[in-house]
Amino acid sequence: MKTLVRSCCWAILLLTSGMLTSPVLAQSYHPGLIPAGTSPGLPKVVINDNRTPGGTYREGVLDIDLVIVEADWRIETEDGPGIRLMAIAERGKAPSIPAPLIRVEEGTRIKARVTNSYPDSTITVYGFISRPQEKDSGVELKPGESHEFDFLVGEAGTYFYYLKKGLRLGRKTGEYEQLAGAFIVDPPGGSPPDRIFVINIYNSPVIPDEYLPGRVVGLTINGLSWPYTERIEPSVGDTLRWRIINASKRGHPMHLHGFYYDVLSRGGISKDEIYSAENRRSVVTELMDEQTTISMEWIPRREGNWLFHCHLSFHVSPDIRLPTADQSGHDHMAGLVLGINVKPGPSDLISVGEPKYVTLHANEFSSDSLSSYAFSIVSDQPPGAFREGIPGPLLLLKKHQSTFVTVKNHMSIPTGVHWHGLEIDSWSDGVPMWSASNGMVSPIMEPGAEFTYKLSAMRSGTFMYHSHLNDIPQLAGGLYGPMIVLEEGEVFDPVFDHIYSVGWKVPLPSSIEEWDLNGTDVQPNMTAHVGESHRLRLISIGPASVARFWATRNGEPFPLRAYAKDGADLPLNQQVEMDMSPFIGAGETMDYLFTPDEPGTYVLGIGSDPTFGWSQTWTVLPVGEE
Ligand SMILES: [Cu+2]
Repeated sequence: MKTLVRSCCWAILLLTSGMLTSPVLAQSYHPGLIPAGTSPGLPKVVINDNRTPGGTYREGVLDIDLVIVEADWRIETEDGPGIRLMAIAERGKAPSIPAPLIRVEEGTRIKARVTNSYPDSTITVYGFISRPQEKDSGVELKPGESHEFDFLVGEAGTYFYYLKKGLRLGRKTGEYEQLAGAFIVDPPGGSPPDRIFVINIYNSPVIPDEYLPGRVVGLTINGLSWPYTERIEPSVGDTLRWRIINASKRGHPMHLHGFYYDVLSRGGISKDEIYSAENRRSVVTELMDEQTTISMEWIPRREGNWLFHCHLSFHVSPDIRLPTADQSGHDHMAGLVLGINVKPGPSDLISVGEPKYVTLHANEFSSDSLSSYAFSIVSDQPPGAFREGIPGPLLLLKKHQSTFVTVKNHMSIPTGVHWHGLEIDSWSDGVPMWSASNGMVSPIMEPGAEFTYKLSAMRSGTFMYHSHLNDIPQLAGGLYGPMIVLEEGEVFDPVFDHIYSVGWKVPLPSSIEEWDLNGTDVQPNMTAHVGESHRLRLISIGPASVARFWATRNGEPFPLRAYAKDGADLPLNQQVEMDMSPFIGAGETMDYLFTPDEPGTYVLGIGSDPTFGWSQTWTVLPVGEE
């Protein structure tokens, strides 16, 4: 599990090195870059929206013939910069990214021919197997070699296939995350209407220093980078079924704005677990590990503009755009973002009773730490007090009560605030100049400006608010805070209810000291009594933080009970006890219950694992003892 953290840091380092260097000269471009406005005369990559299956189907057999060709991939527009790379084509057709869709019903036989057209490299082919299987060990093809795969597809599910340049056990070259396509097996008679979105990444292989300024990175959903990705245009009340395929070798916490989605399955290249109805959980963010798939279902219940995006700031930062991209008038994001424009229709929001009014100040300050922004309720604090204001103040909302939050920007930078996990009007969702409905839009709040958001609270649970502009410095700088929605009549009691907000103090932390838990380096010691139930609410909101809970009693593992995820209670059969919780990624929350059953010294761990995290000591006393 440690590899998740490590590979995530690795990805961050690779994906941000371009930001840390000076503007590039033409002669220093990486050879993989095709500068804007130029053409190397290679076949153009066709953007594959995964609506049309490849191959030829006849009487229960799908024939498909795949080759690899050198190609020209434009991840923005035809006249923007491109990437020179290898891509998969059906023989006689243009290459595509994602690679050609393979989609058949159960019982189909696949006859696939794959040819290694690299002149000088072996490739390994994965995914041409009968499912399920524990593991796909791949088939190696020497330069010029072809292989005929002939197999029955096996069980219905969401899978993928990919080609890797190099030997089966060879070093990662960086050149294979784009050589991947969806492999969908439908039940007999087909599936209900759905869409397939494949995440492909191109990351230039390790390159000599002189090329570093021209780093070439493409992060795409169905072959395109935001804001050039497809717009989805549903109506209120439509049922949307999406299959998300993370063909990349990185994890992505995939976050939906404004609505919950049900996770229907989680799988990978060789097997898929399809959840029964009572096992489906509702989330606003699901952490997809590298090379995994999910299928999801959701219903847009309000008009306006929404996003489905990776919550790793580095995968949606405008800094990841290719060199020579036209920066004029460009968006505040790039990469793994999908836009959803829900057509006008009736809203599901409920507002009961008198609204509540809150003013939130966004402050800038200097301190010896590198964090320099914080939200506060009080505007005039002594210098230095703001550091204690990270995370920002807890906002307590009541279910079905509207809360108007006026944010005043006292900083020297523009910002915008997203009310993460809330089912809310689009114009209040807080993505600057994108969230819009009812004739209003979430603005960019310039220095000195203010804006009033209307928060709706449709379910009780654990949420967060955070900057949605220039995320990397603003999240690392401290512009986030916890938010809890209470049921009617419920009271927040800090004796039994505990928030753990995990963030980062610097844009690229290298040690746990540069992560942040509740804005303090020393976790307070706690006292509890036998039989009490304490609710532990974990919020992960660093630019790329991953975190989890674990606990011990007198040095031995002690179970915690899973309770909620992203503000939605878990299905009953997932409310189970465990010694160590699963990881949550940036933009996820989860609640666990800690119920000590005998006196002793307990330790609660928060972080990645006992070597990379924080420990909090809990002294548990017999009932009645102080
Ligand atoms: Cu990502």
